[in-house]
Amino acid sequence: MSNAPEPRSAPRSAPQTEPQTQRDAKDAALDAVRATDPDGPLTTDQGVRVDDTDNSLAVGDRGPTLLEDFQLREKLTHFDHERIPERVVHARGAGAYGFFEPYESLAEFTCADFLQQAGRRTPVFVRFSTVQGPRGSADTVRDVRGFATKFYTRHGNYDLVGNNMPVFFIQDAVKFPDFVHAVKPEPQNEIPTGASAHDTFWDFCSLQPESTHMLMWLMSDRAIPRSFRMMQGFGVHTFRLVDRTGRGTFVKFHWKPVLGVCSQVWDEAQLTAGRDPDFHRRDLWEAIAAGDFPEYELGVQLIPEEDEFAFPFDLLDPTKLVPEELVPVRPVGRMVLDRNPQNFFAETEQAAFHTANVVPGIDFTNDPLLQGRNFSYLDTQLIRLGGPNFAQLPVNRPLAEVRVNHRDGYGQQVVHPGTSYAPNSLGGGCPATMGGGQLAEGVFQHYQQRIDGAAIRRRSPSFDDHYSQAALFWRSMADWEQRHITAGFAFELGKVEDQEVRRRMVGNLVHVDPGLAAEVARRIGVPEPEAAPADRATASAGNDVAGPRVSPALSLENLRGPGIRTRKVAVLAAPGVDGGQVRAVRERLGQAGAGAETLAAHGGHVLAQDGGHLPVDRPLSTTASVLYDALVVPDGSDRTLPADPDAVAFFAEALRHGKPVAVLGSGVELSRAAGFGAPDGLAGVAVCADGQRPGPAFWDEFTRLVEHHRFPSR
Ligand code: HDD
Repeated sequence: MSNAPEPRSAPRSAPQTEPQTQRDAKDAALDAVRATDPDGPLTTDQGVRVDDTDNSLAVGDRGPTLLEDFQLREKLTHFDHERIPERVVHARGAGAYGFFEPYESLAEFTCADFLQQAGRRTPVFVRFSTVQGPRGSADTVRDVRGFATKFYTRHGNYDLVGNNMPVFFIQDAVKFPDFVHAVKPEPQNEIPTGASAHDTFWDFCSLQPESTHMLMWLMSDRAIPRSFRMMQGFGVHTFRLVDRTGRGTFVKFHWKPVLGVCSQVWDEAQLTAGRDPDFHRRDLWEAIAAGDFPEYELGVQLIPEEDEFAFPFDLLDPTKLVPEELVPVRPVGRMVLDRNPQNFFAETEQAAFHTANVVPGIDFTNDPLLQGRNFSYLDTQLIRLGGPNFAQLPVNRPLAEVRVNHRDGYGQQVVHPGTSYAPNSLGGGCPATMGGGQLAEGVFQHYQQRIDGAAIRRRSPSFDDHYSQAALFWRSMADWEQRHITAGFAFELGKVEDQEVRRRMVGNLVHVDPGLAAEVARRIGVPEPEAAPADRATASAGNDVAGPRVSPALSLENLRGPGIRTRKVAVLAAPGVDGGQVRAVRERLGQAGAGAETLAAHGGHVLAQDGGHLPVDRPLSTTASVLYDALVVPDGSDRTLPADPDAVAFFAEALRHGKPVAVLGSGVELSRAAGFGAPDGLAGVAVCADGQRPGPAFWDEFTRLVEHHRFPSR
């Protein structure tokens, strides 16, 4: 007997929580494949209505199941084949749809259709990811984050497949399998998951000094972002914009989050991984569902072709960035993510990005990493998505019309009439190529590059300098960022068993900064390395052009966003709490766009000082301070809060992680119970003394603290 509930009128597959946003062309196009009428009767794949899906067809009450049960066989067979290979890297991710719109026309530099007109929207799909861990790994591990954007332009799909760091570990794609084998879990026991703190990774990097610059980023707080909504994105390579006349301009792409760049601190990130392994995925989903649409500004660094050799590094070297002090980032448009997918597998998992998905007006350079990527992405989709027709999957389908002579293959969805070869006369010569040279509208023309040289296997000498920009990054960091980087290296190398690998890696760090190397050596217990030859801070690439000594644009200190929109603030409550205060702080934070939650020892309500019943959002035991950005301890809860171990741990952790805290009146007792005494004078803590009323000035100060995000100096 089935206990199945009665069918409901509203099917669960429909998005329940999403605010209605303007429908764009991609959204409308997906209607054609959205399951229609999901609340109708259950059928087989063949559309035959099913009378019972709970019992197999069997002989009598206790007899064997019959092979004849085609419904059982279909159900099990489909289930058995539900899994596809996860991505070999970037397996864990989350995606969202949205739009991109330029602020101005970039026609001066590119004929890319989606960059021609201010305000004209192009639908996008974005997938954020970690790199090392499998699909089921935690979000908040120390790792690079992928930031891949698919623009469904009128002239075909353009994919910008970037990361949240502007450089990469290796210079040549031929090293990618080596690098990935090294960073992935150790082969014998598949340990560790979602972490680079193990021997093979550091063995490889210590022998491959070109990774040093990227390692500086990886050991910094950039590798533990607060959310996908608060991290930058970079195209990494130097690409090429091409205008209508065929003239090229080098370009570096940047995404800048409107909310500013915020990270967690290391201990917080580790604890979050346990408390909520889906922390980033959930954050993205909930923000979009609540209408707090993540927004990023697209910026470009434009470099005329004649300036190709004007830098103290090679523009083709993906382990180098172009300091913003040398070439400013020009904001050219914005991207807003305003729609959650409806089915994770169909959309996010089946999304297939490819660096070679370019449109007229955007082209490659000879960056050897990019050249290899242009092979690898298509290749990987063939195995992952089971054949050559993955571009027909709904999320990958362009909005531009597709007319190809490709035929057949697994999962072919298109019924092609007529011929499939060119030239043909029987099909009227169709589909025809456009020809017509540079001026033909919307036709891809390869950038006409003059190339002459012998085929050689040799890294260009202009790629030789592996330390200058690593040192630039180090010098550009605030004190607290340097401390975190040092701790990052000490933690990761401290996990390495092989002493020789530890020693060799510290030897590389000497070239970045002798002080950094000495401190890491001390902490992991290897001999302090000898000082390196003089710092070659700015010389390289065979020319004498000097780079900046520091680049303020690299420090998180300078990347905070304005305001406190979408920050999450915990308000601790217990019987006797000043209910008016709790309501007032929630209202104030709400007005500033932040979210506040009242937490107490149990769910339901707490009895406030004024006799009112204050609603509780969550019991303390089900949550943790690491899931919030700031904390308020109101007046009046002093009788029970300091005796509640969950509340004490919550407070202590928030303080330890440098979070903004407001302590009001007798709330100070919780601070005492947590061992912080009266917290006056601690950076990032606003205290309203007992007997005083928190006025607007107090709340303004607290808002400023929340805006500052973290106080790592505490
Ligand atoms: Fe890659 C996935 C970003 C170098 C080969 N890569 C992948 C994704 C991102 C990046 C964001 C996930 C896309 C998604 O969400 O589906 N990869 C980068 C960046 C690189 C880079 C910014 C350096 C600048 N990658 C790189 C190299 C190679 C690859 C050098 C191979 C030669 N990457 C792949 C891949 C993946 C991939 C194996 C795995 C899944 C996929 O492509 O679709 O082909």
